[in-house]
Amino acid sequence: MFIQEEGVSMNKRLLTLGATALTTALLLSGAALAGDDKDQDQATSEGDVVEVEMVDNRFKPDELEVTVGTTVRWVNVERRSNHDIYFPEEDIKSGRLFPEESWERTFDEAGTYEYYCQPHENRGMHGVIRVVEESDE
Ligand SMILES: [Cu+2]
Repeated sequence: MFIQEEGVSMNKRLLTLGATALTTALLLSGAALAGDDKDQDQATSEGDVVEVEMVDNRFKPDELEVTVGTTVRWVNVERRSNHDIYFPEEDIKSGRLFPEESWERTFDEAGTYEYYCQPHENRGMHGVIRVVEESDE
């Protein structure tokens, strides 16, 4: 009887250890994926065109880092919804974009450019483009 109970608690401890190891593995793979995304974002150079999709009432990716001279193209890939792109600090706007329509802007100066979709501003449809100088590496 006593031995049996000890066996049960031992199994419980092994289960706990297993769960901890699994959680750690998931966290590590999540971090690796996030790192890959960042590398992709930075792999732009002058003259490149980088696409941002408008889908499910959000910008994807909603944060993007590009180098000076890069053109960003917003593409509406919704089935029905229309969106726009509005940069409040500069009062630059795309006008309404219906499904399959797109709009481009070339960034010639380094800086942080925050924007949002005017019809869905209150629903969190925001994005930011970080424009950085091209490194000499
Ligand atoms: Cu929108």
